[in-house]
Amino acid sequence: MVLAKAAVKGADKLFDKILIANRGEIALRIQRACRELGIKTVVVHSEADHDAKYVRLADESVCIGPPASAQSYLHVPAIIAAAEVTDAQAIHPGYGFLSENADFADKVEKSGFVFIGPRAETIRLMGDKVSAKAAMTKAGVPCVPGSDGALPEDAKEIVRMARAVGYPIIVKAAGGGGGRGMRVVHTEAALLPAVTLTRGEAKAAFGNATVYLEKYLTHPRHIEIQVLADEHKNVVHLYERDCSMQRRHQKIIEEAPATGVNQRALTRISERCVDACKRIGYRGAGTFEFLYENDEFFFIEMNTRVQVEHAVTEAITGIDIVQQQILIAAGRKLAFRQRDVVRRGHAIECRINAEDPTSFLPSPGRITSWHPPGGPGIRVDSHAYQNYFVPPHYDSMIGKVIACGDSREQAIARMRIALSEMVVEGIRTNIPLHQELLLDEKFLRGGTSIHYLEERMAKRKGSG
Ligand code: MV4
Repeated sequence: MVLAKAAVKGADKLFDKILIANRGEIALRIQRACRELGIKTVVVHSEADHDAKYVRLADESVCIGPPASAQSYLHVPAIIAAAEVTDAQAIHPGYGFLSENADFADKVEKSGFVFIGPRAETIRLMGDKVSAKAAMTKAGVPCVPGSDGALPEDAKEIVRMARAVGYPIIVKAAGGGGGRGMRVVHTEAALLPAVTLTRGEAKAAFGNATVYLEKYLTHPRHIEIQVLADEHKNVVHLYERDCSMQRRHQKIIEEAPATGVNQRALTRISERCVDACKRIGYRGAGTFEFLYENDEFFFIEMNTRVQVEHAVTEAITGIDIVQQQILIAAGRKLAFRQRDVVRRGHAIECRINAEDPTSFLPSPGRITSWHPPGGPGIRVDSHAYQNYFVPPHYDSMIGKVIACGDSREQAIARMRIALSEMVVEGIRTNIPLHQELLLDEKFLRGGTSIHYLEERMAKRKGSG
């Protein structure tokens, strides 16, 4: 039988065994954190991931279904059953898949396991972008000006609200996020058709036709704040990350700290985030996403999971975020305060994707040659190996290279060397794209907006 959460906490001991409900590099990352804490691991996997390295390295593994995510990594009853038969006490959801599914978190807890993440109601609050913004506004976190809630049915009222905000505006689905379900509107003539279209898409995609509007910021940067909160009202922030280098809402390079950001604004916004966590009783690791434009921060969303880019924050703070997630879930108090969180140097992460560097089309298949880089300040998080078959069923990310140094320049120089050493054959990767960006004048200057990469690609296409 499964230990009740109270028993684990009462004994003030960590878990004996954690089930990892994810795949790829993050499954390996979570496994390493468990091992360091002396916790046994169970990995659930699909038929496509049977030969994965982290499946062999785990203490136990359970095949939960066919390759399609819906029948494996998203199949809640199979995952719960795997936790039951293996006597796991807690479930780590990683990122993507079920990590921000409040019903899953609920089910995990109601089945007697610990969900390594926030309370289900917190996930639900943040999953609905209208309620997330309302909670943040109330907690003193500045949001993008807009409708302050769901749009009404009445057309005249919508037109009036948009006028008050001023064009351009953006219509967003409450159930969306991460770039899904949104539409930019430049003129009043385009407003109502855009609202109708976005409502329809939102209803179909998220089962929720609620939409809201915001002032559209034309050239913002994407800057996020990492937080850790325990169950005893202790909250710290681990500073910011700049994730502006992206294409179609897929980040490709992330770094910490952010270059050229107003330091006072940054300090103030980080304190607001910590305060908001206290007010809403946040638990675990979390990320506040902001748009940053003209020296101002505007909250857009909160992620209630560990993120792909957590490693750049680990590199500059020395804090193991995944380990902290586990300690917090076991009921431990944070062992450090804000003043103990010191950051040092600069870190940058390149996501290595199995895709064509120019067309961005996925490039699954067998890796015939794999030589990861090394050396001072280099970390490689990857589940890949020589002869590994990259399955076509999932995200194309096959690993991350993280470079850190005393300065941004040193981190970039080390990353260039690392990527020049790296050999991946048999599939195509985006390494050439990274190499190009690491020589790009505007990137080297720092502070490019969320549109920089797409604009650069468009120009290259036009001139080539
Ligand atoms: C915005 C915006 C401009 N103004 N909201 C896209 C993903 C989702 N997290 C929010 N997104 C945006 N919201 C206002 N009011 C521009 C984006 C946006 C974006 C944001 C972050 C990272 C990449 C992006 C790419 C395109 C648009």
